[in-house]
Order: sequence, then C-alpha cells, then structure tokens
Amino acid sequence: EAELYVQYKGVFVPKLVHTPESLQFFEEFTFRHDDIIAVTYPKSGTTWMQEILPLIVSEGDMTPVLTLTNWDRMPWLEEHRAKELNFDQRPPPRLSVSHCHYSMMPESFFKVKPKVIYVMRNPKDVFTSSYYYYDMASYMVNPGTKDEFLDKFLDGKVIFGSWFDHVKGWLGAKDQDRIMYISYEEMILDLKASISKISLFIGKTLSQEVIEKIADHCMFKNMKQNKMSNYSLVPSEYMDQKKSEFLRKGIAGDWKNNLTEAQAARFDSVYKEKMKDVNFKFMWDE
Ligand code: PPS
Repeated sequence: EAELYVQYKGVFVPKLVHTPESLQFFEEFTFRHDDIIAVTYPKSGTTWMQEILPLIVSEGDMTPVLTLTNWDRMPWLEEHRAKELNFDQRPPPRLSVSHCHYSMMPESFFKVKPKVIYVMRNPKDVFTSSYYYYDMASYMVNPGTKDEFLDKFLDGKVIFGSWFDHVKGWLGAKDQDRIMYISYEEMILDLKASISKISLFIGKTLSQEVIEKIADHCMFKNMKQNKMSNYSLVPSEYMDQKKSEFLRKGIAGDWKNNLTEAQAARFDSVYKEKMKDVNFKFMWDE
C-alpha cells in the first residue's frame, strides 16, 4: 500500500493521480454556487455522470463528449489534472466530479453550497467492479484473491476508504436541498427518467427528443464506443484493458456471478450491522 498510495484525510488515494500539489489545490479550491459536482464512491457511476451531465448542459450537443476526454470535461477536483485545466475560466455551470467523503470536502464547499449529485451503487457490485479495476490498473494495489479483497473492502482498506462511511456521510449531509441522490440501479432501470430528474435538479428543461438522444448515447454499448470516455487513450502500462476493460459489464447484479454464497452472506451481515441506523430506501434492498 505504502508504495502506490498516499494517505489523505484518513483514506488511501493512488499516488499516480493525487500529488501533494493536487491535494493542496483541492484543499484551497473555491467553489461557486452554480458549480455542479457529481460525487461518487469509486466504481459507482462516475464515468456515466461524466457523459450524462455535459450532454444535459449542452442540451444534447455532442461536442463536449466527442472532443474532450471525460477527465478533462468533468475533472476530479482532487486529482492532478484539475490544476492544469484553467477550471476557473470555465463558463457556468462548471462541472466536476469527486470521490471524497463529505467530511473531506474543502472549507469553501460548506460556505458556497454548490449543487451535488450523489451517485450510489449496490456495494456488492461496487466490490465486484473494484476487484477487476484493481487488477487491471498498475497504480492500484493488486487485489489478491476475492476473499482477501473482501476483507480489505469491508474494512475500508481500499482507496477512498469505507463504502459504508462514504454513503452514510453523504446521506447525512446538511443543505439537503442542494443534493440530489440517485442510484446506478435507477439509471439502469430507466435512463430517460433519470436524465429528466437530473435536468430538473440542475434547472434545465429538455425536450423529450433531446432526452432520448442523450439516453441513447449514454447506453453502455454506445458509450463504450466513445474513445473520449472508454479510457482507451490511457496507455496500457497504466491500464491493461486486455485483462479487464474499464467499461467492463455495465449491469446491476454482477456480484451474483462473482461472489460465493458464503462471501455474499458475509457481505450482507457486515452491511446489516453498518447500515442499521440508516433511514434510506436503497433500490438494492428491495
Ligand atoms: S471510477 O473509476 O470511479 O471512475 O469508475 P466509475 O465510472 O464510477 O464506475 C465504473 C463502472 O460503471 C460502469 N459504467 C456504466 N454502466 C452502465 N452504463 C454506462 N453507460 C456505464 N458507464 C460506465 C462501468 O462499466 C463500471 O462497472 P462494471 O460493473 O465494472 O462494468
């Protein structure tokens, strides 16, 4: 861990993309009230949001998603690329993403109250997606066996710490009128309705035709073809997409193909304990 990760506010982050300077930049970042930030625990729907949101803002004009990589069009504020983008000069609404916990947000966030879209995903699928990602990315610690990785995941000894703490922190956030909660599963079930809901939240009125156009482009099989979003521009020394593609499967419930009954039962019992005080109806609990 020590070789590839650095500790930031109590969680591991990969050194390759988080430099001391980038973390300092994040720390001192000045938000604007009209900023829109999609926050996710890793592997919960970040790349999907980096496709959907720019298209809502552009009202279906494909230029942003065909000319800019996802990490430039909607950068992670805590990563080193953000610093180089002249983000300050972007017209409103400025779009960004972050994997940070609520408690890790910089001071300005709590003063300025930008809009947040918090995307959640069934943690067993987050685990599964993470497992393949940790295996294919050279800047991540090798996951080992599923059992070994399960220990780490349930213990929060993975990048950005505990899934449970991340979700609980953001669900307990103040200024609830500035946060929209959405799940990966909801987007899988009805992408058009999800796009409408997001548009409403950010104050954009889109025609049915535009919503359909965006939904069509953002379907897994279509998005996978977009080289600005499928990570094919990342050199194979960093991501070995022959091992596992970044846009890997794009479904809900793939944990069923990846966890044994015993592993799933163990996951469920930890989940039940850690989430017992959480009063939120998750789609995957049904
Ligand atoms: S990261 O590393 O945090 O940015 O990863 P993130 O983008 O949050 O999560 C990656 C998973 O999201 C899936 N994905 C999609 N699913 C459905 N539809 C679309 N359009 C889509 N785009 C990305 C991606 O395939 C990863 O999930 P898995 O289960 O591994 O396929």
